[in-house]
Amino acid sequence: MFVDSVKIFVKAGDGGDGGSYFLHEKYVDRGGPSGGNGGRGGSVIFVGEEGLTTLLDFRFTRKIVAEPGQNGMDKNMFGKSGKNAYAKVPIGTTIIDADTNTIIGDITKHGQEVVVAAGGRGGKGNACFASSRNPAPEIAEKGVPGVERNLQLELKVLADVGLVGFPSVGKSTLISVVSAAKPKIASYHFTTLHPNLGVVAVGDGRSFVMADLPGLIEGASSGLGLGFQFLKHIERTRVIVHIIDMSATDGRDPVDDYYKIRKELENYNPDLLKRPEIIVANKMDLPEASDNLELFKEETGIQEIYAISAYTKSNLQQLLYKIADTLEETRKFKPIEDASEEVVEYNFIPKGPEFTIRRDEEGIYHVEGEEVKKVFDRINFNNEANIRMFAKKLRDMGVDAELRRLGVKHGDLVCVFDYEFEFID
Ligand SMILES: Nc1nc2c(ncn2[C@@H]2O[C@H](COP(=O)(O)OP(=O)(O)OP(=O)(O)O)[C@@H](O)[C@H]2O)c(=O)[nH]1
Ligand SMILES: [Mg+2]
Repeated sequence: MFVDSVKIFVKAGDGGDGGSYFLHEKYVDRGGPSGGNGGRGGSVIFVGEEGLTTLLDFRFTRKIVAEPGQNGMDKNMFGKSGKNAYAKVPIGTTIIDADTNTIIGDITKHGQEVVVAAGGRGGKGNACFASSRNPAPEIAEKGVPGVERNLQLELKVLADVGLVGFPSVGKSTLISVVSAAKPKIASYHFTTLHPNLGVVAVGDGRSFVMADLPGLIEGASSGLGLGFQFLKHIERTRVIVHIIDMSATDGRDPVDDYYKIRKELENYNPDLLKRPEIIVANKMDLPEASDNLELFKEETGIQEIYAISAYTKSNLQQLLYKIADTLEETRKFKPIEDASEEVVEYNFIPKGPEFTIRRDEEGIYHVEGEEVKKVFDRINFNNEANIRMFAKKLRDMGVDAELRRLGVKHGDLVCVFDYEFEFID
């Protein structure tokens, strides 16, 4: 099956908690705060990889998790950062946040990296909080949790090889016998209306993506038939497989067909003629095909032709080896860039307002928002000093002022996630 869309879950490493320790010196009680900072959590990073052509691997790895940072330790020792988790994705992959349906990034180049889930920052150890007023603080921050996301990966496949030729020459039949693609096959022209993609396993461990394209006719490059919009797809393939109906059904002339298609390719983009082309003589099972092939060789002077029958599946293996070999040679060359498609750099999801406050039916105020959550997640509510720090941070963010503006009174209940307290004026 050809996979071009998968859903996966990614989770970056949590930041390590800051340590809360004191130096133990002889005769000195609480010899000074010495808790080191927590380490940063590892991020989940996607990397563009030219060798990949499908998202198949993600069928088996639906979850990618990066390492957490270590907690800060005694004697001002910082926790180690977590390792990043790298995942290779094919060029042409679009990464979408499945929950918000926003695009996080596009992988367009080999080696390009996109951070899809950032590791959490480590918490500060208590050594950071020492001041002249409080030389022995117990407070230490918790690490920030790593980002978690459901992602939708979509691959706009850039096929390695494109099948071109007149209608009804057997392009769809060929892809249907060498890959799992199941395109419609019929004896009338323009049976194929959209490109069909198939992954072809050569049999020796190599594989490539083949595109079965709608048939071309004379004038396709100037908009006749279905050709024009699909010539663009040919532009993005590395190797052209040109299929000729050697049985000359419907009174075709194979030599004429060959040159006409070449002409259309040239008219559309002269660079297409520089693309490696593999010539396939199809329908060799039919009576006149052999004679026509000899004539074809004579008239064109071309000797290297792959004579097959897609219908009886003969001589296909040799053709597949040839395609795979040619692809290997052309790996170094990039497909022609499509100038009309700009490369867009996406930013991470825009920040919302720092917080929102709503009052429920029972008169309880709820403080919510991403920024508040970040502060909240870093607080250890197990000691008084930390809670005081939390209160101060909320005040600094303007939460107190906003509560007052909304009419909060002394003794009213305020809820910040699952932490509830009375407002004290
Ligand atoms: N005898 C014989 N018939 C074939 C062979 N390959 C394809 N055909 C027949 O040729 C007709 C057209 O085949 P398709 O595979 O649909 O041709 P196509 O090139 O995809 O055509 P369009 O999609 O219209 O461009 C069908 O009736 C096929 O069964 C072959 O090797 N031998
Ligand atoms: Mg077809």
